[in-house]
Amino acid sequence: MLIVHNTLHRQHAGRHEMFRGRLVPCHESPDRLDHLLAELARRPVGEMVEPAAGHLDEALLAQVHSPRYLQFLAGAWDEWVALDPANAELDALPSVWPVRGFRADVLPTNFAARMGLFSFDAGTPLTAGSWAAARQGAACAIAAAQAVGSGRSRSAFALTRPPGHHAGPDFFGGYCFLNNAALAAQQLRQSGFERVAVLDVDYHHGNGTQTIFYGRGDVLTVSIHGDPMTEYPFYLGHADERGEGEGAGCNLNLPLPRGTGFADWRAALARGLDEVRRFGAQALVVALGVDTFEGDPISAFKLRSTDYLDIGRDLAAAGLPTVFTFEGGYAVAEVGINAVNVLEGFGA
Ligand code: OKP
Ligand code: ZN
Repeated sequence: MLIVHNTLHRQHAGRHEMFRGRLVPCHESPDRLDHLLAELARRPVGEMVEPAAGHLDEALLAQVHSPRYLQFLAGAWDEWVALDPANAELDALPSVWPVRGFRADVLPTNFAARMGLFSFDAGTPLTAGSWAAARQGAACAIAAAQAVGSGRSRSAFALTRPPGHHAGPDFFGGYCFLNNAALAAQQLRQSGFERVAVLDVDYHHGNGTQTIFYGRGDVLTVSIHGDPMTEYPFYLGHADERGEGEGAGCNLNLPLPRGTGFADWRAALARGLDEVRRFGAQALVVALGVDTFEGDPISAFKLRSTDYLDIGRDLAAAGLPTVFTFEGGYAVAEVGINAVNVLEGFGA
């Protein structure tokens, strides 16, 4: 297992997210990765590398995200501070969104209006270093996929934050800005794998990844998650979303009720892996969130730490070149144990 580490992740450190009428401390914090690194120091599962900082395959990025979205993110912090120098001490959060019937084709000049156009929640603060951290995370995901695609390594783990699976072609949200799993899948396609599957095991539906590939027949997206009738991101992730056009039949959602334990969760994983096999995937991306853990503060499945070893074994049994991207998991003290259990169970 090659581990590709985002050493710039700390530059993204949000202060607050909107929750029930209050700004509360962000769940998605830099110490999540500190715990993962500490556990990897105790239980090394592979060589750790870091991609060169400041270098990113812009062409690949533009195959997953729209030019106007990328352009907005690149300049957003400076625009925010230009509104008022005092903003440098605050996070930028959206507060207005274009819903049904509003124009998405016209790009407003107003900054708040563009924040809303390019996002879907008020839980994803943009900070001074968000762009640098997210870009380096994208570089990690792409480098991990390159290593697997070139045969240098049979499996690789993009050890990064912020997470990515909620970020769509032209929107951020759910703590995500750039979709690392989608970038890894796109890189695997570029490396010559004709059919690639993304299997999302984070507690929350991978709406960004689904949306990016919804019309494509070359990338299967599968997500196992809390039922969107009650769980974030609410507006996508139902079982009847099966893809469209050339992508018809190439999306599978496996929503599960709050309180689901490992036996039922594992049965859903088996179903998802069946679909990956049926699709004929030649490579696999696993969007690895460990917020399915029983102790997770914002999620409601009941997985235990030892279950993650079995998840790793089940994933390895698929027998595919595999790239992992790190997604959610907010029981910070256990994040490292749970994620490294998956990697250890997976093996090389
Ligand atoms: C990101 B990832 C709690 C409400 C939920 C958004 C959750 C984003 C999860 N304040 N906020 O999929 O782990
Ligand atoms: Zn999640």
